[in-house]
Amino acid sequence: MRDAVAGLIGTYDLTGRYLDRDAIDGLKSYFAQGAARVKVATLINANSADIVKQSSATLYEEVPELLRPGGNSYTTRRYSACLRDLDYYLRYASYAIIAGNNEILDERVLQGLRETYNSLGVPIGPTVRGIQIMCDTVKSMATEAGISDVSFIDAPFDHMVRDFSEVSI
Ligand code: CYC
Repeated sequence: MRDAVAGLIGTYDLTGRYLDRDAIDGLKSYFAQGAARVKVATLINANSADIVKQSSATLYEEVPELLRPGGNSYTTRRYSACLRDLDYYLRYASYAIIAGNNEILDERVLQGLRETYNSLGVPIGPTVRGIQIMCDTVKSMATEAGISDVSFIDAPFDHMVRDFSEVSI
């Protein structure tokens, strides 16, 4: 698992280069966002159950057939598996927000996940929607908490969405 600093140093070390202006700009922006990143992780930590609950409620309002017989969240076992999955996405997103790097998502969450979902018939579209709703929820909480630029929150959620949406060739 890498963070923004280790990731950057790794890239420059590979080619034996000193940190140039691009690298320094990247580092400066990461350090400048440090306090905001910690604040967002704290917000997520304190409100994780609410974020998952609210986001799943919105998802089920948008896609009510998930909860009906034949839907992938039908039966309490699958319903709780879905809430648990949303909680995984949220928790790992909070790690990636602190790290400023998405590598942990590839390593711990996404590897082989699409295949698992496909073999169990878990629908990708609504899963992606659930991740997007959680992202919006976290961003509005952060805005309410007085963080002016919340755009860095998108990165881990977008990364998961992009991975799910990739078409295998
Ligand atoms: C199942 N979700 C699973 C399974 C895995 C994960 C491995 C199969 C095993 C199990 O049931 O526990 C996901 N496991 C993970 C992830 C990690 C991990 C991400 C990384 C930490 O270790 N169904 C829906 C919604 C969606 C959903 C759209 C929620 C957003 O209708 C999720 N995932 C869902 C459901 C199952 C599942 C319902 C159970 C499917 C089944 O057994 O039929």
